[in-house]
Amino acid sequence: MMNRVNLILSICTFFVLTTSCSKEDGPIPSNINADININNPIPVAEGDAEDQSIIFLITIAEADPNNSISVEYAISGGNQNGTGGTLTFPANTNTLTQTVTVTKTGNNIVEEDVPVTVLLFNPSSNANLKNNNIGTSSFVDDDEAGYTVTPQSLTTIEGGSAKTFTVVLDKAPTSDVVFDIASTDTSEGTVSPDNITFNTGNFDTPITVTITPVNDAINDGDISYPVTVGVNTSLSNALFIGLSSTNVSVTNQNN
Ligand SMILES: [Ca+2]
Ligand SMILES: [Ca+2]
Ligand SMILES: [Ca+2]
Repeated sequence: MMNRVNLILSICTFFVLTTSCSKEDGPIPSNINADININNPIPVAEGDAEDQSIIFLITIAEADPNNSISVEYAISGGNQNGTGGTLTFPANTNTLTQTVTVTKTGNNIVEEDVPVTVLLFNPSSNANLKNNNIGTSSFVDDDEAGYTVTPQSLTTIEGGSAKTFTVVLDKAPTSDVVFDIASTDTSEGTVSPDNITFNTGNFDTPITVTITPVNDAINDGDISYPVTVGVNTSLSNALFIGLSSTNVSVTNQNN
């Protein structure tokens, strides 16, 4: 008798549950938890004028047959610094990879490389961010620090006129670059000025340095000495302080 009651109760319970299930008309629940990955693209040289691009690939391991998969992203670096959006993979899609493109406009400025990241966050409930939920890359600066001294050899005559040479930067700095200029034999020639400064505005305008010969009453023959042109390491942009100094070879002829 007891078993029969239990059986009837069980059948009723099954019937009620089945009926209530078939009456549900909300969203079909997802039973997947798709992994979402982002890659680390190889760094890209920034170029000089046009935009260069880094393309990040965001991949889901599988599509959800019934619901879309979405994830938000935030960009750091490049022209899109501080922006972001949402990537949506439609239900049952065959497209498992989408892209986020970050660009940078090239220039002729000597600067540090620009790091670029794309951070993934807030995935939909049917998806799971893998350990590397951040993609990293960089725009590599292709502008090399340098300067040009012209000419690097000249001749003066005791009691004669002054001679000049010029110094100019090859590429723009982001802050001051200071050169110290010194005669290594002030009994034969002196320099003016003894330091010059380039900045973001005047980097490509040559600055003139004057060498004034020193006269003496000694029959000392022609004397050669270098005038040194070197970056002042404590006053200059860090990307320029490794540049080696230049010797301007000066010969002061005896009169
Ligand atoms: Ca460049
Ligand atoms: Ca640059
Ligand atoms: Ca002399």
